[in-house]
Amino acid sequence: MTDRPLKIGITCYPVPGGSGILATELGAKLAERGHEIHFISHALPYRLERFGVPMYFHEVETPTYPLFKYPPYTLSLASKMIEVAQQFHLDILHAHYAIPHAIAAYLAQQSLGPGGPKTVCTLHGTDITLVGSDRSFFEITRFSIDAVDAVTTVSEYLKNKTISVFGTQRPLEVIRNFVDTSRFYPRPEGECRSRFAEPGERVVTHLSNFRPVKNVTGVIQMFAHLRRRMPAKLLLIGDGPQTAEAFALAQSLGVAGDVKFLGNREDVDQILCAADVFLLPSNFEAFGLAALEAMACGIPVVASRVGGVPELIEDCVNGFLIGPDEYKEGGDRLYQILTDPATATRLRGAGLKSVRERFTAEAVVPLYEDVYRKIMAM
Ligand code: GMT
Repeated sequence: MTDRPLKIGITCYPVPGGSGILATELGAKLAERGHEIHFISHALPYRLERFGVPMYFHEVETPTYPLFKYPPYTLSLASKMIEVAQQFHLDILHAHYAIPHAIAAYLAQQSLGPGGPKTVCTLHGTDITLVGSDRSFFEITRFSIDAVDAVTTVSEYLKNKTISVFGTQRPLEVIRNFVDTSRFYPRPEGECRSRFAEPGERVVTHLSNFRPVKNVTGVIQMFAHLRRRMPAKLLLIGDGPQTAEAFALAQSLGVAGDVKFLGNREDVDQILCAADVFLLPSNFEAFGLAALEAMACGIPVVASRVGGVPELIEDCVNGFLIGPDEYKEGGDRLYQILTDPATATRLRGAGLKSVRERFTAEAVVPLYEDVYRKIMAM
């Protein structure tokens, strides 16, 4: 097996979202470990610019032409992958999120023939549960999962789901999300809280892309239950299709004055540290990277008992699990954390311990390197 540094092309969605963030962090950590990293995407990946380590970015441009009702991004992407692989002698093309990245990587590989790069696809969640299992994408997603050289999933839950949805018999390797603990770590209390809340007021935080699967209306409902019992502020980090609905609901429940819509932010680590509790009541979550980031900051988490979340959070041990529509229970758990310091301290300590033991870059990035080396030796 080769142990020389590898040349790796990474493709991901460059917009705010767990798969793109994980792919970008992975690229940076691989670059720190001496590998040559090339991002291939239609825009500079979210959060990429802040990394000190040198990485390449190759922009995919998809021309519009009156004949094309839909600009063929997948083909432009595959073409760019071929160009970059030829020019830089890439060893690996790593596609994050199956659609359309995995099939583009496979096309590039086939076009390059023997001696071309090996292909890896990391499945992140909605590529399987929502998009991949939509009939219009089903067959090509099933094909690409079987066609690439290696597939990883971000949780055991997602691995089993992939097998049950697509009936694949190929090996799927579970590599869970990791967090950069040099960026997400507990800060002294109060360092950033005064930016958002009055002295003595408690802070609940939520971070997501505000898609329906994130259940932002559930966040508002749970916060409203809490707010009836004590003064508090809710910080919402992110933006997306449910923002307007969440705002309207906050108004109708009479809590809009205590809900701050902060939009998409780069300083997520700073804002998380202003929180007393983090809330993620998603309808589905393949893993729950946002909850992991909060735990790494020492913030107790209340999250939903769905998908791969229980692989990160053990109920009452390092966080609380609730049902996505258990608004009162969610509000009660928030209240418990905010009013019972012993519980908050216990959850915080256990959360930090889980992060240290299982979810650091040092623990997880070598697992991706093992996958690369294994397929390079094939
Ligand atoms: O959560 C989102 O909608 C974003 C999504 C993505 O693909 O960008 O995140 C998914 O990937 C993350 C990183 O692996 C996981 O931690 C999230 O749980 C997963 N989201 C869902 O499954 C809904």
